[in-house]
Order: sequence, then structure tokens, then C-alpha cells
Amino acid sequence: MKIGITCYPTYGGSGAVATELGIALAARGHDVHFITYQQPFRLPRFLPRVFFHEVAVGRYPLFEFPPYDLALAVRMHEVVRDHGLDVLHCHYAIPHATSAWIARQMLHERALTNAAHGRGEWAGDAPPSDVALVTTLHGTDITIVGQDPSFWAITKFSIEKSDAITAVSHYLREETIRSFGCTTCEVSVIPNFIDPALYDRASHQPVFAREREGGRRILLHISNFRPVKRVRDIVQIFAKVDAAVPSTLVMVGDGPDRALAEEEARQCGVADRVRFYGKIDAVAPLLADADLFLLPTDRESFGLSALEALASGVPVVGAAVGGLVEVVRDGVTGALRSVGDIDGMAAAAIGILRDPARHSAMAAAAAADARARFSQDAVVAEYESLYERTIAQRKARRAVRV
Ligand code: GMT
Repeated sequence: MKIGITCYPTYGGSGAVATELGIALAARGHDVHFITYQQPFRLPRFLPRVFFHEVAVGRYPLFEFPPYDLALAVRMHEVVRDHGLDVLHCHYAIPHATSAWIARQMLHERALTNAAHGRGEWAGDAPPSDVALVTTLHGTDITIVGQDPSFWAITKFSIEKSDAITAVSHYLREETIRSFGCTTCEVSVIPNFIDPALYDRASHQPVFAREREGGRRILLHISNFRPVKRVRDIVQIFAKVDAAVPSTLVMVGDGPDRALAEEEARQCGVADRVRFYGKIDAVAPLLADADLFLLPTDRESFGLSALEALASGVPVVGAAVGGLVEVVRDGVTGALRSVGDIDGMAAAAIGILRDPARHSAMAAAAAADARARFSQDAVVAEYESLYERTIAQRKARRAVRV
């Protein structure tokens, strides 16, 4: 198949999932075309069968808000037309699914105009007069952004115009149906996934020798430091854990609330035990040398970073919210408490760290469970068969109309 993928290329779970999916699809023999405004952060510079098409947004003094969604639609239309794509897969509904729908309308108009003038529209063998649209909902496109009155109607429209919709958890599927009342659309659940070989703890060298000095344990958090991540809670939980079990908190990523986390570390008197390493693309070696992962988030449709931690044999302590409860098995692969229950999460973390046998059992269960339920091969095969079904259904429907 020839597959176009659009995602947010910046540091975040949806871009990571979209990129890993594209790389895995190319390894299975498909041509994969990324259409984004910059190289996705997890995409290597060169891979066979992987292409990158940058979306350039024209600037003009009149534009206080340059219309990225239109520039994206134009680029999608060009790439589908020039490379004969079979499917456009949009990650995060806004504005990607809307732009994809516009791009497809442009293809249809072009085909009609050419037919009216008796011209073949395409010199190659496969006239690209149509393309299947698949949209993957990742989280805040449904739970926050899509619910904003200025975006609700276009989000609903774009979801309903997609040929196939996937959500990364059952929680997100239910939220989508509840919030948008999509009675005509089916939402399939296809979860985030991990490459078991990449997150094999034994295959990485220790990286936190300095942070472990004096027998300290390593607590890790990775995110884009947005308000939903509750970075103050992370630091407060850490401060309580550190008082009972000497530890270092490693904070990976960056974003609007980083300064809040730094301030909280100063206020809690733990600033010298909290390390901010900024955005690191390859997190597997860091996870492989961690003891616990913290995710006391406000909402989470899945929690890719938690899954990557589990796969690396790192128990997760976090909030019992959204799709995170589908990923972390409370009491087996980690501990989940109510949002804001800092004492509860700290107590759970201390309990795990103080009991080496329990920690080892949880670590082993975490690595095994992540592999059993979220391995790359099985999940990528689900996307592949979804594309095949969707393309076939679309062709059949259009053939009936002709
Ligand atoms: O929806 C978002 O907040 C953005 C997105 C991202 O790009 O990081 O995160 C979401 O998508 C991830 C990949 O599917 C999920 O693992 C995250 O749980 C989800 N974030 C939230 O729901 C807050």
C-alpha cells in the first residue's frame, strides 16, 4: 500500500505513535509518506520506503494566524496525486482530519473537471481520484480541544467524514461517542504499542551512575510538561519518597510547565535531587535504568510513556484516570490512585521501593504484560488490515455510485 501519515511532529505521544507506526509499516513493505510541518521527532533521516514531505505555510502580513490547515490540505492533495496514495492516516483529529477531507474534495473536483473536458487526469497507471481517510483519535483532540465551542462542530464533521476512526483506548472510544454523539460512525480501539526489542532492559547500558550515587533510587517522568501532566504533583510525590527512600527524580521532556516544576523543586527543598534533561528522543536507555515511573496526570487517554516504562520493566505509579487504567494493572504492574492523591501515590511508591521482592515481581509482570498486550507486530497488523478493509469498502462504494 501507499500510505500518507500526518501527525504533530513535536515531542508527544501521538507523534511518537504515528512515527513508529510509519516506520513499522515501511519495514513490512509499504511506501510511507509523512506529511507534516517538520521532520517528526522520532523519524530517522533516512529509511527505505519512508518519505518526508514538509508543509510550508505561506506568510503574509495580513495573516495574524497563518492558515496551516489549508497549506496542509494543499500538500496532502499534491502528495496523494503525485504518489498515488491509497490512504491518508491522520493522527489527532484537529486540523489533520479536516485538511484530509479538503484534500480529497480537491481530488474529486479535479477528476470531475478532467472528465468534463475529456482528459485523462493522470499519466500513470493508477488514477488518484480518491483516497481513503483514516483518523486516529489520541486524547485531547476529543477530551479538551475538540470540546471547545470553536472546534466542536468541525471535529464532529471531520470524524464523521473519515472512512475509519480509531481511538487509542476504550475510554477514549466511549468519550468520543458521548461527546460527539457519532451515531453513524464506528470507532475501533487500536492501542499504542511498543517494540519489545527496543524496550528490552537487558540490552541497554546503565546511564544513571551519577544519579545513583549514595545508593539513590531513580524515579523517572517523561512528558511534554503541559498542565494536564500535573508536574507539581510529580515533584511533591518525589519529595515524600525521597524523605523515606533516598532518590533522584529525572525529568525528561519540556513544555509550558517546566518552570513550575523547577519552582516546586526549590520550594520542596529537593532541587539538587531533581534533574531536568530536556527533550530526549531515544528514551529506552533511560527507562532501562529507572526504578519507578511517575504519571500522576489529570487525564490520559492511554499513556504511551507509561507503556514504554512497563515494557522496560519499570512499575508505574500514577493516577487512576481515563485509559491509563487499561494500561497499568493496579497492584500488579504498578499502583494507581485518585488524581491529586499525592500522599497515596507517595505511599505506594515507597511501599514498592522498600520491598525488593515486590519491586522485582512488579517489574517482571510489567515487562511481560506490555509484551503480551501491546506488542508492535500485532498492533501494526491491526492497522494494516484496517487500511485494507477501508480501501476495499471505499472502492466498492464508489463503484456502485458509478
Ligand atoms: O492528546 C494529547 O494530549 C496529545 C497526545 C500527544 O501528542 O502527546 O497525547 C495523547 O496521545 C498519546 C498517544 O496516543 C496517548 O498515549 C496520551 O495518553 C494522550 N494524552 C492525553 O490523553 C493527555
